[in-house]
Amino acid sequence: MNIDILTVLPELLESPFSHSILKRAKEKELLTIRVHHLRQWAVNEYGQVDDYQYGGGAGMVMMPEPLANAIEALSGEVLARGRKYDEIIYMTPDGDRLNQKIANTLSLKENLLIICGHYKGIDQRIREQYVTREISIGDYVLSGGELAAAVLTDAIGRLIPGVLNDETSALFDSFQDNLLAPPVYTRPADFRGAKVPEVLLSGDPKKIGDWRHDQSLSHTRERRPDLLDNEE
Ligand code: 6GU
Repeated sequence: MNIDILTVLPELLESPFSHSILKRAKEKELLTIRVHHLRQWAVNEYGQVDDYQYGGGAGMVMMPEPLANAIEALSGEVLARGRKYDEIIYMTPDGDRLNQKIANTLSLKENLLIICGHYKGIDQRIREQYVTREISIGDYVLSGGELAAAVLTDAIGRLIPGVLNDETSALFDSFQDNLLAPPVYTRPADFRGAKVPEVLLSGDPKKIGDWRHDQSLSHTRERRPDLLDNEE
Protein backbone atom coordinates (compact mmCIF):
# COMPACT_ATOMS: atom_id res chain seq x y z
CA MET A 1 0.00 0.00 0.00
CA ASN A 2 1.09 3.54 -0.71
CA ILE A 3 -0.05 6.40 1.49
CA ASP A 4 0.73 9.98 0.46
CA ILE A 5 0.15 12.65 3.08
CA LEU A 6 -0.15 16.33 2.19
CA THR A 7 0.59 18.79 5.00
CA VAL A 8 1.98 22.19 5.95
CA LEU A 9 3.67 20.61 8.99
CA PRO A 10 5.62 17.55 7.78
CA GLU A 11 7.71 17.65 10.99
CA LEU A 12 4.67 16.43 12.93
CA LEU A 13 4.61 13.27 10.82
CA GLU A 14 8.27 12.27 11.01
CA SER A 15 8.30 10.15 14.14
CA PRO A 16 4.94 8.31 14.24
CA PHE A 17 5.81 5.97 11.37
CA SER A 18 9.43 5.29 12.35
CA HIS A 19 8.80 2.84 15.16
CA SER A 20 7.34 -0.51 15.96
CA ILE A 21 4.72 -2.01 13.66
CA LEU A 22 4.63 0.68 10.99
CA LYS A 23 8.41 0.73 10.82
CA ARG A 24 8.36 -3.00 10.17
CA ALA A 25 5.61 -2.60 7.56
CA LYS A 26 7.81 -0.13 5.71
CA GLU A 27 10.88 -2.37 6.02
CA LYS A 28 8.91 -5.31 4.63
CA GLU A 29 7.82 -3.01 1.78
CA LEU A 30 4.18 -3.68 2.53
CA LEU A 31 3.66 0.02 3.16
CA THR A 32 5.17 3.17 1.68
CA ILE A 33 4.42 6.46 3.39
CA ARG A 34 5.42 9.68 1.69
CA VAL A 35 4.89 12.99 3.44
CA HIS A 36 4.65 15.98 1.09
CA HIS A 37 5.03 19.61 2.07
CA LEU A 38 2.19 21.67 0.60
CA ARG A 39 4.55 24.66 0.35
CA GLN A 40 6.09 23.03 -2.72
CA TRP A 41 2.92 24.15 -4.47
CA ALA A 42 2.69 27.61 -2.86
CA VAL A 43 1.22 30.44 -4.93
CA ASN A 44 4.21 32.77 -4.49
CA GLU A 45 7.84 33.03 -3.39
CA TYR A 46 6.75 33.64 0.20
CA GLY A 47 5.37 30.13 0.36
CA GLN A 48 1.78 31.28 0.72
CA VAL A 49 -0.81 28.49 0.89
CA ASP A 50 -3.55 30.18 2.93
CA ASP A 51 -5.60 33.36 2.77
CA TYR A 52 -8.38 35.29 4.53
CA GLN A 53 -11.85 33.86 4.30
CA TYR A 54 -14.53 35.46 2.16
CA GLY A 55 -17.32 36.91 4.24
CA GLY A 56 -14.93 37.85 7.02
CA GLY A 57 -14.11 36.22 10.31
CA ALA A 58 -10.98 35.15 12.13
CA GLY A 59 -8.78 32.38 10.82
CA MET A 60 -7.14 31.58 7.52
CA VAL A 61 -8.36 29.11 4.90
CA MET A 62 -6.11 26.87 2.83
CA MET A 63 -6.22 28.11 -0.76
CA PRO A 64 -7.58 25.91 -3.54
CA GLU A 65 -4.76 26.45 -6.01
CA PRO A 66 -1.84 24.88 -4.07
CA LEU A 67 -4.06 21.98 -3.03
CA ALA A 68 -5.35 21.33 -6.56
CA ASN A 69 -1.82 21.52 -7.99
CA ALA A 70 -0.50 19.19 -5.29
CA ILE A 71 -3.32 16.68 -5.74
CA GLU A 72 -2.87 16.70 -9.52
CA ALA A 73 0.92 16.33 -9.31
CA LEU A 74 0.69 13.45 -6.83
CA SER A 75 -2.12 11.79 -8.84
CA GLY A 76 0.19 12.00 -11.86
CA GLU A 77 2.90 10.10 -9.96
CA VAL A 78 0.43 7.37 -9.03
CA LEU A 79 -0.77 7.26 -12.65
CA ALA A 80 2.84 6.78 -13.80
CA ARG A 81 2.77 3.55 -11.77
CA GLY A 82 -0.38 2.57 -13.66
CA ARG A 83 -2.73 3.25 -10.74
CA LYS A 84 -5.00 5.93 -9.37
CA TYR A 85 -5.88 7.00 -5.83
CA ASP A 86 -8.52 4.70 -4.39
CA GLU A 87 -9.50 7.47 -1.99
CA ILE A 88 -8.53 11.10 -1.46
CA ILE A 89 -9.18 11.61 2.22
CA TYR A 90 -9.58 14.94 3.99
CA MET A 91 -9.02 14.87 7.75
CA THR A 92 -11.64 17.13 9.33
CA PRO A 93 -13.63 17.24 12.59
CA ASP A 94 -16.88 17.24 10.56
CA GLY A 95 -15.99 14.03 8.68
CA ASP A 96 -17.21 10.46 9.30
CA ARG A 97 -16.03 9.33 12.71
CA LEU A 98 -13.21 6.78 12.30
CA ASN A 99 -13.96 3.26 13.51
CA GLN A 100 -12.53 -0.21 12.97
CA LYS A 101 -14.86 -0.91 10.06
CA ILE A 102 -13.56 2.13 8.14
CA ALA A 103 -9.97 1.14 8.99
CA ASN A 104 -10.61 -2.40 7.72
CA THR A 105 -12.07 -1.10 4.46
CA LEU A 106 -9.20 1.32 3.85
CA SER A 107 -6.56 -1.32 4.67
CA LEU A 108 -7.60 -3.19 1.50
CA LYS A 109 -6.82 -0.22 -0.76
CA GLU A 110 -3.62 0.26 -2.75
CA ASN A 111 -3.17 4.04 -3.03
CA LEU A 112 -4.43 6.65 -0.58
CA LEU A 113 -3.92 10.39 -0.40
CA ILE A 114 -4.53 12.01 2.97
CA ILE A 115 -4.92 15.79 3.17
CA CYS A 116 -4.27 17.45 6.53
CA GLY A 117 -6.29 20.59 7.12
CA HIS A 118 -4.97 23.52 9.07
CA TYR A 119 -6.20 26.91 10.18
CA LYS A 120 -9.95 27.13 9.46
CA GLY A 121 -9.73 24.25 7.00
CA ILE A 122 -9.51 23.96 3.23
CA ASP A 123 -11.51 25.78 0.56
CA GLN A 124 -14.87 24.06 0.08
CA ARG A 125 -14.32 23.64 -3.68
CA ILE A 126 -11.43 21.25 -3.07
CA ARG A 127 -13.69 19.13 -0.88
CA GLU A 128 -16.30 19.05 -3.61
CA GLN A 129 -14.01 18.51 -6.59
CA TYR A 130 -11.26 16.20 -5.32
CA VAL A 131 -11.95 14.73 -1.90
CA THR A 132 -13.71 11.34 -1.94
CA ARG A 133 -13.90 10.73 1.79
CA GLU A 134 -13.83 12.91 4.92
CA ILE A 135 -12.72 11.45 8.23
CA SER A 136 -12.67 12.69 11.84
CA ILE A 137 -11.01 10.78 14.68
CA GLY A 138 -13.46 11.84 17.38
CA ASP A 139 -15.60 14.56 18.86
CA TYR A 140 -12.94 17.01 19.99
CA VAL A 141 -10.92 19.62 18.16
CA LEU A 142 -7.25 19.23 17.24
CA SER A 143 -5.03 22.07 16.04
CA GLY A 144 -4.65 20.43 12.66
CA GLY A 145 -5.21 17.22 10.73
CA GLU A 146 -1.65 15.86 11.15
CA LEU A 147 -2.10 13.92 14.37
CA ALA A 148 -5.42 12.63 13.07
CA ALA A 149 -3.68 11.50 9.85
CA ALA A 150 -1.08 9.70 11.98
CA VAL A 151 -3.84 7.93 13.90
CA LEU A 152 -5.61 6.91 10.69
CA THR A 153 -2.38 5.71 9.07
CA ASP A 154 -1.49 3.61 12.12
CA ALA A 155 -4.98 2.09 12.30
CA ILE A 156 -4.85 1.19 8.60
CA GLY A 157 -1.19 0.18 8.37
CA ARG A 158 -1.29 -2.50 11.03
CA LEU A 159 -4.19 -4.20 9.23
CA ILE A 160 -2.35 -4.67 5.92
CA PRO A 161 -1.98 -8.44 5.43
CA GLY A 162 1.50 -9.56 6.49
CA VAL A 163 2.24 -6.53 8.68
CA LEU A 164 1.52 -8.14 12.03
CA ASN A 165 3.82 -11.03 12.90
CA ASP A 166 1.04 -13.20 14.20
CA GLU A 167 -1.55 -12.91 11.45
CA THR A 168 -4.36 -13.75 13.82
CA SER A 169 -3.55 -11.17 16.45
CA ALA A 170 -5.50 -8.31 14.84
CA LEU A 171 -8.55 -10.55 14.97
CA PHE A 172 -8.54 -10.37 18.76
CA ASP A 173 -8.17 -6.61 19.00
CA SER A 174 -10.79 -4.57 20.74
CA PHE A 175 -13.53 -3.55 18.26
CA GLN A 176 -12.62 -6.11 15.62
CA ASP A 177 -15.92 -7.89 16.31
CA ASN A 178 -17.57 -4.99 18.14
CA LEU A 179 -16.22 -6.32 21.45
CA LEU A 180 -13.58 -4.90 23.76
CA ALA A 181 -10.49 -7.05 24.34
CA PRO A 182 -10.34 -9.32 27.40
CA PRO A 183 -7.82 -8.63 30.21
CA VAL A 184 -4.28 -9.99 29.75
CA TYR A 185 -1.67 -11.24 32.21
CA THR A 186 2.01 -12.16 32.14
CA ARG A 187 4.47 -13.52 34.71
CA PRO A 188 4.53 -13.74 37.66
CA ALA A 189 1.43 -15.88 38.32
CA ASP A 190 1.25 -14.30 41.76
CA PHE A 191 2.04 -10.56 41.88
CA ARG A 192 2.10 -9.40 45.51
CA GLY A 193 -0.79 -11.68 46.31
CA ALA A 194 -2.85 -10.87 43.19
CA LYS A 195 -3.20 -14.10 41.22
CA VAL A 196 -3.66 -14.74 37.52
CA PRO A 197 -7.09 -16.33 36.85
CA GLU A 198 -6.73 -20.10 37.20
CA VAL A 199 -8.25 -20.86 33.81
CA LEU A 200 -5.34 -19.16 32.00
CA LEU A 201 -2.93 -21.61 33.64
CA SER A 202 -5.09 -24.61 32.71
CA GLY A 203 -3.56 -25.22 29.27
CA ASP A 204 -7.07 -25.97 27.94
CA PRO A 205 -7.51 -23.86 24.77
CA LYS A 206 -11.30 -24.33 24.65
CA LYS A 207 -11.78 -23.23 28.27
CA ILE A 208 -9.41 -20.30 27.79
CA GLY A 209 -11.20 -19.22 24.58
CA ASP A 210 -14.59 -19.38 26.30
CA TRP A 211 -13.31 -17.42 29.31
CA ARG A 212 -11.84 -14.71 27.10
CA HIS A 213 -15.06 -14.39 25.13
CA ASP A 214 -17.10 -14.12 28.36
CA GLN A 215 -14.73 -11.49 29.68
CA SER A 216 -14.98 -9.53 26.41
CA LEU A 217 -18.75 -9.63 26.56
CA SER A 218 -19.09 -8.54 30.20
CA HIS A 219 -16.40 -5.90 29.78
CA THR A 220 -18.22 -4.51 26.73
CA ARG A 221 -21.61 -4.60 28.48
CA GLU A 222 -20.15 -2.67 31.38
CA ARG A 223 -18.10 -0.08 29.53
CA ARG A 224 -19.49 0.25 26.02
CA PRO A 225 -23.04 -1.12 25.82
CA ASP A 226 -23.49 1.03 22.68
CA LEU A 227 -21.17 -1.38 20.80
CA LEU A 228 -23.54 -4.28 21.48
CA ASP A 229 -26.58 -2.26 20.39
CA ASN A 230 -24.90 -1.49 17.08
CA GLU A 231 -24.24 -5.13 16.24
CA GLU A 232 -24.88 -5.61 12.50
CL1 6GU B 1 -9.44 14.90 11.44
N1 6GU B 1 -8.92 17.26 12.47
C1 6GU B 1 -8.96 18.17 13.46
N2 6GU B 1 -8.41 19.37 13.26
N3 6GU B 1 -9.53 17.95 14.63
C2 6GU B 1 -10.07 16.74 14.80
C3 6GU B 1 -10.07 15.75 13.83
C4 6GU B 1 -9.47 16.05 12.65
N4 6GU B 1 -10.69 14.66 14.31
C5 6GU B 1 -11.07 14.98 15.53
N5 6GU B 1 -10.71 16.23 15.84
